[in-house]
Amino acid sequence: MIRKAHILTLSLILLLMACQTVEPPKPVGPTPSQRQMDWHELQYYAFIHFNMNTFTNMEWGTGGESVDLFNPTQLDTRQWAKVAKEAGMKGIILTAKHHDGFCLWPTKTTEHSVKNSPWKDGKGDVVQELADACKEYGLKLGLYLSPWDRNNEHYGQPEYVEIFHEQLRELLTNYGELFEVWFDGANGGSGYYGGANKTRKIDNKTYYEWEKTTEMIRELQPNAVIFSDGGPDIRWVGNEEGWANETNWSVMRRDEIHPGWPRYVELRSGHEDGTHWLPAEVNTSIRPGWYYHPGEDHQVKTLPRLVRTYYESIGRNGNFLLNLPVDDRGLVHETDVQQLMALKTQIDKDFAQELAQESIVEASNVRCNSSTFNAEKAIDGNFDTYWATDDGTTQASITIRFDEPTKVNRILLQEYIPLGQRIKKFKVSAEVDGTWQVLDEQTTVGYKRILRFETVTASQVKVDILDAKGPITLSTLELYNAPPFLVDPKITRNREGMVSIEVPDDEVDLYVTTNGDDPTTASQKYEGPFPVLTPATVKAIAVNPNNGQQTQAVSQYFDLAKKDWKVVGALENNADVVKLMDEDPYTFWATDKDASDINEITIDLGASHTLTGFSYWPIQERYPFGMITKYEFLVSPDNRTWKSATKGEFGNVFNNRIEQKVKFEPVSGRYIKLRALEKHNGDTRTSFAEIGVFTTNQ
Ligand code: FUL
Repeated sequence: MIRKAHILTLSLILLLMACQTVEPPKPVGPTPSQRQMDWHELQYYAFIHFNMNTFTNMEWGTGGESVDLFNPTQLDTRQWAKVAKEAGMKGIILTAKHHDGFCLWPTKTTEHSVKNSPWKDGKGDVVQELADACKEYGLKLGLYLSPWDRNNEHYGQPEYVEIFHEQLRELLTNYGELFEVWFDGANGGSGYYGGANKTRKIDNKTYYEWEKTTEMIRELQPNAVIFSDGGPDIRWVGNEEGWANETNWSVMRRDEIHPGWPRYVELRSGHEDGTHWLPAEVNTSIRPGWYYHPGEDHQVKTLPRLVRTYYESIGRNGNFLLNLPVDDRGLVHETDVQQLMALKTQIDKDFAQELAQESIVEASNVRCNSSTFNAEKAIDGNFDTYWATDDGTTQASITIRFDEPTKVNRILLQEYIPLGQRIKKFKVSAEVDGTWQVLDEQTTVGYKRILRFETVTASQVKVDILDAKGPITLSTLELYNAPPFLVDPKITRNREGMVSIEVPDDEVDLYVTTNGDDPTTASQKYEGPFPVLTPATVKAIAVNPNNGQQTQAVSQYFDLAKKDWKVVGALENNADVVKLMDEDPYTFWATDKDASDINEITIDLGASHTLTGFSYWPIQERYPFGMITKYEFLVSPDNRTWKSATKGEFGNVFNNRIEQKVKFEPVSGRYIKLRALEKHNGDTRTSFAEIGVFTTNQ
């Protein structure tokens, strides 16, 4: 008891002493550098994948492509900049060189560049044109320089590292100020390599001399942040789908990380006990691929998907780097522009009117009872002022009291991160009709956290910080009432061939067509699942019956139904194998560890068809394995004589696990065989999430 009393008195004395002068809390853990702080403020900017792959319709070029192929007909970097600016983005990062080694600027280091291409008779410089356009539109410029170079003959030798550094030096010196330098983690493997056509392995921890690379960037572009799996300034978020974990620390044990780090899953949430400030950048593409493919013109991400990505990146303490695959004309495609603007409009609507600023705010604890750190500082619209609690107070609440009950469905919080990221656990509640209800309970906040919840009419909203690494420092608390949002309907088919259309909100009406026309409210109303057994495109819209608002038309092509399909051969009696043809890419079938000899699947389609292509969904598991990277597809009339219909590579299938669609010259047959020639990482197992065929030109 005496001891306890002593400690209490001592703490009180310390507190009183501490509060004689009102000081900001001491930093907790690693804190951001000025260049990292400037980067946090950018929030949203564009990635542009454009170079040789744009003209070869590939995701990963081999490096053996002819410079003659690079010839955009209407290249206009001012259009890129205008689009980015109007979309509310703050900068553009361009793939100056991708893995195939083709350089978008007339480098002195290789002949494999724009200077030998037909574009502008070899006098053009895409990097320069973009630098000029960014200047004109008030945007920042960043550059992606792939360390891996599948073209360079010296790749794998020390000579190439010098070339790589020299390329970097050219980019750092000739194009004005850069805000970010982007290094990809994909490294080493097969390539053209000056005609050697070999596989070359490097040690990506040491080969590129990262320390020297960083030093050069610091010297020539002191304000630029360096991106890679492990920074040193900003980190990859550990997926290319566009999300950070809900728990997302901006600190990591950085010394454990290197480009190509196998524990990349940890990049999604950071390390609570991180040793360095290393915030996450969420990179994803507006289309399935990073590069432009005409075949994906209809797969530009829907508005709900883009809105979700916004909330799961910026709303989860990350910056949002959205890729625009510039097309082979040299322009951002019209559909992409339209979706970008739709996203901007929707986000502007969601955050149109801030509701907390005009209200009364109170906190359960205010640092030294000082007006410098009172609760008002969280609602004054100024990031640099913040509500703070006393030393030793890591649990406290802040309450917003409205004059009259107010509809709310969004909360936005920001910690004052120049003093470190602190909050570990918090809870948001609302008082509705005199009763408090919990809206959400979450973990980290960081630079920015946004929560969405069902609309409540609240007289008060309270944030309880339940645990923090030190005294709380909250810069921003904002509340919004986003308007109702119609979500695109989801169209799926089951193995029996029954098509279902779903939306999360039962109150909306659904209209559907199967003849390719866009549905209207005069089309067939969807009442329940219906059969689609032969090739057809199903389209649907969702309509809010209260105000007539409707979604864009969602379209889904279905080829042959799979109800009569049967796996034959060694796996005939395997009960699970049906998962590779159940129309659900989220279920899969894979060979056992000890059945590594099985690397192909044979299916009896039940009848003979003229086939024009096939599809393969790679496994969608969080920790994928057994993904086919090189394939052969065969067709047979009788399961005895086989004809090879096509053979090839699924480029970047590991990072971008979308449905792989391959077309070939028509072949007739009743049996099909998908054979894995190579698997990612040389896995012994082979996995199949879904196999499909095409019998039309869709
Ligand atoms: C990946 C690369 O391999 C892709 O091609 C793309 O550039 C993406 C942004 O990073 O890892």
